[in-house]
Amino acid sequence: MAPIALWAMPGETREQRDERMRWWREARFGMFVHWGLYSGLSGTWEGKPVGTRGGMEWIQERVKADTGMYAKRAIPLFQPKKGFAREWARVAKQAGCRYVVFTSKHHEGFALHDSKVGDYDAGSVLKRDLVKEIVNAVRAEGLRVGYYHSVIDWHHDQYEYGRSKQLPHPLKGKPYPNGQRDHSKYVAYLHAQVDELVSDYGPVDILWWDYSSQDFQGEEAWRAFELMDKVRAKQPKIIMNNRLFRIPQAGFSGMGTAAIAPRLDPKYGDFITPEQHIPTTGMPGVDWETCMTMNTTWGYSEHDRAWKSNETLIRNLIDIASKGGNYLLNIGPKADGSVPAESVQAMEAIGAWMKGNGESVYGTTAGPFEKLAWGRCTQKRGRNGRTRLYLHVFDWPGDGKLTVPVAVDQSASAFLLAGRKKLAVTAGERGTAIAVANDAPDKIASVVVLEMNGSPRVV
Ligand code: H79
Repeated sequence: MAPIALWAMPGETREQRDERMRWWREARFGMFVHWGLYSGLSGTWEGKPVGTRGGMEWIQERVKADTGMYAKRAIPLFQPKKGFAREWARVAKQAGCRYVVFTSKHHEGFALHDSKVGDYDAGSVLKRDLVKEIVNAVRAEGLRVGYYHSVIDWHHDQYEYGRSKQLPHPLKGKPYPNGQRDHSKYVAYLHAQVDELVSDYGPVDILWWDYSSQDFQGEEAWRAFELMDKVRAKQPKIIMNNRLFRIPQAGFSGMGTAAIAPRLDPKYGDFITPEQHIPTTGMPGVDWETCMTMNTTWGYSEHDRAWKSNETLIRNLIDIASKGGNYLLNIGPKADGSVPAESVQAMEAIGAWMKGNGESVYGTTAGPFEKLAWGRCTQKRGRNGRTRLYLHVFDWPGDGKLTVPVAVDQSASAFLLAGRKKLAVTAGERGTAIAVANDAPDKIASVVVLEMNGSPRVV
């Protein structure tokens, strides 16, 4: 047993941590949702596009609007329709996502629940508890649910944005409009809202904090350890990311979204968070999740047409799974809560692929190969005790022979996952050849299963 002091939660052993992380490690695929007041502005300010690329959930910062002006423009546009959350949950479910993480509050500061400690929230403004609607809808589909919660806040009048040179704020560099601020009052508000979120909506599976800087993080910025302790007191099984911190021990090597360090002391969180980026290799011993947009913005923008192809999205999911990570794929619903048609279509395509091939993703671990000429590989132990390599073929061989750089014995067998068609295996010391048809069964990724006794020996 690992020394208890190594593990974050009082008394949590390595085994208990593995048990707590199990569903998340098996899930491999989740849906991210960015939705708030910015969704109604949809990348447009005073009739003009703010840009065609980049995160339009940042529009308040991009146009340097104070919170009063921003709220005045954005609130009238934010009109969630009845039952919108059921649409989200259906989209996630049919795509094969196992969990949904949505913005309980983004940097703009508008909270989607009905808060008793503030008046900039859906309860106060719309007389609706949107968190309740979303959590209930997601749970009804049998999916896990989590909050993205921004610790940065561009609304609260005690948030001392002057204390960080690195964290964004629309009024950065300008004096506080209300005179002196007391950041501890903002932190008390942050803690109180989080407490509402983890107390009033049943089980919460994930807390996805966003974000900290090298010059303002952790204890100083958010009373982070106390905040995590409070969350765990109400939700002992919850899984939290690392973004209340920005230090190397918490998985950060710098300020960029790709500046990740392949290490994580569990006292800083449960997983690390490459953003818009897939690490080039896996990170043994570290749980990680790549979050990504389908176009280039998280919050809805009517101007962003840069949609990734279905091929890219599906291959990203496979690439990430082959390196032992999770894929948190974003949708940015419109102000009425409807999901953009492009995103619905993409999620359906992923779902169609997962329907036949999900076994090669769920519950798998990183493949044994550093690099494969034709695609990617995941693995798991089959029910019969044999090792299964899931060979994801992106570039299908033209000569009827798939060559796998692994040595197997005569007991090895292979089949095409979709349809279970058996394939002939020729074992050799310098690699294994699997006889396949001339045409790729799936243009995006065909999965060939190679089954063997014992562990694969890479050659
Ligand atoms: O919630 C999403 C982003 O809003 C948030 N994290 C994800 C999950 C995020 N915070 N900081 N960053 C992302 C990195 C900063 C990116 C920036 Fe930009 C690029 C800031 C300015 C240029 C993208 C484009 C965001 C605003 C404009």
